[in-house]
Amino acid sequence: MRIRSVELAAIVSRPQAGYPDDLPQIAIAGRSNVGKSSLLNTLAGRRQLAHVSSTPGRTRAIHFYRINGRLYLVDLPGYGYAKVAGVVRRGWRPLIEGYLTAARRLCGAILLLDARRRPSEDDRLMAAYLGHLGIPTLFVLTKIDKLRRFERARRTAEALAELEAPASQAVWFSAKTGEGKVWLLKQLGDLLRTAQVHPGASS
Ligand SMILES: Nc1nc2c(ncn2[C@@H]2O[C@H](COP(=O)(O)OP(=O)(O)OP(=O)(O)O)[C@@H](O)[C@H]2O)c(=O)[nH]1
Ligand SMILES: [Mg+2]
Repeated sequence: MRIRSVELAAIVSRPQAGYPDDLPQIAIAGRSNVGKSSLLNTLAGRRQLAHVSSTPGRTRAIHFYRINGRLYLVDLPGYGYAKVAGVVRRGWRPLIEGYLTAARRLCGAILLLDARRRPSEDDRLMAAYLGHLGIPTLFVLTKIDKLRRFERARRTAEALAELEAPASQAVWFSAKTGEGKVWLLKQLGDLLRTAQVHPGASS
């Protein structure tokens, strides 16, 4: 798949506030600051489409980006950043869960993990939750540019084992170098085709 056009179509900041459902969608999940917005910008080939910040907890609403007029990439608020005030921290859960359970046309998810770290409790919960909902999930180990070559395989194997994630659904990614972009775009295209062949499969 090649991204030719991107528009910010909707911003939803409260649970159950009317999600767009006119197109299939793929959610982008991960802890705060892991690089969700950066990934979106990299895929789209734009610098400042989605707001990237060094201040964690920046994306606090669900952002729906319409891609090629054919699908939405859905930038979910980041979870589990300890320094964000308690009320904001607890706010992510109903917002994310409300969306994931209500989204009739969700055909897949991208779960971002920091390649340098062990998965957090929240990462494990999110992976299990997506599995429980039966949402096909791609595991993206991002900021891979910060790891040395020889460290990559071992760290990745550990993280995927903890999440019980198949290596065939995982990729090394860097918003800085663009590594992993081609693979990820191909997988998104595949998810989209599956959704169009079986439109009711994800509801
Ligand atoms: N080196 C490197 N830095 C990255 C990469 N991806 C993101 N970053 C940096 O990580 C920080 C957070 O990136 P964001 O894309 O804003 O993260 P986010 O997941 O959208 O964060 P929230 O919206 O707060 O949940 C920024 O300083 C980015 O420049 C990457 O692949 N490599
Ligand atoms: Mg963000």
